[in-house]
Amino acid sequence: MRILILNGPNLNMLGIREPEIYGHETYNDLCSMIQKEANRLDVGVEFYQSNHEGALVDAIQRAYGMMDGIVINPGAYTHTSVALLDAVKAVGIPTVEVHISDPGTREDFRKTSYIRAACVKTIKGHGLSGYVEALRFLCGK
Ligand code: CA2
Repeated sequence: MRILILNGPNLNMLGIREPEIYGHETYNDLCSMIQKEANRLDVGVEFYQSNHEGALVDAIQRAYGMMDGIVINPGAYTHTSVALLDAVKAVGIPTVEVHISDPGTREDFRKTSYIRAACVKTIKGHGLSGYVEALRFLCGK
């Protein structure tokens, strides 16, 4: 089993700014935490982060026929991107939407998620552990 871990814009800044919202751990810490759980579950994981919407669409398309699941935190594209919604629908790969914070309790513009409609599950407000939960869910554990 292979799972793609996709992160959108600014998530490479984890641990550097806004620790009160996103915590003190870095993007590399996040990848290490997920890798450790993937080893425990005996599942392959591939990591990709981009600040560019089209690059994220390309990554989702590349997953077609290659990956068994996607964990995605689309960052701010959550609230704007029909292109990411369409890409997840197009590849038909079980996808879990993850948010470190709970966007539903923040500004009104964060309350809409376009990608949610294409996802099998949404995990929000559980910090970085949300990614591990998503991985376990996709592995049926
Ligand atoms: O809570 C989440 O995971 C979000 O997807 C994070 C996005 C935000 O636009 C969504 O509404 C909710 C922002 C990611 C930016 O991450 C940063 C990390 C450190 C410092 C600054 C930004």
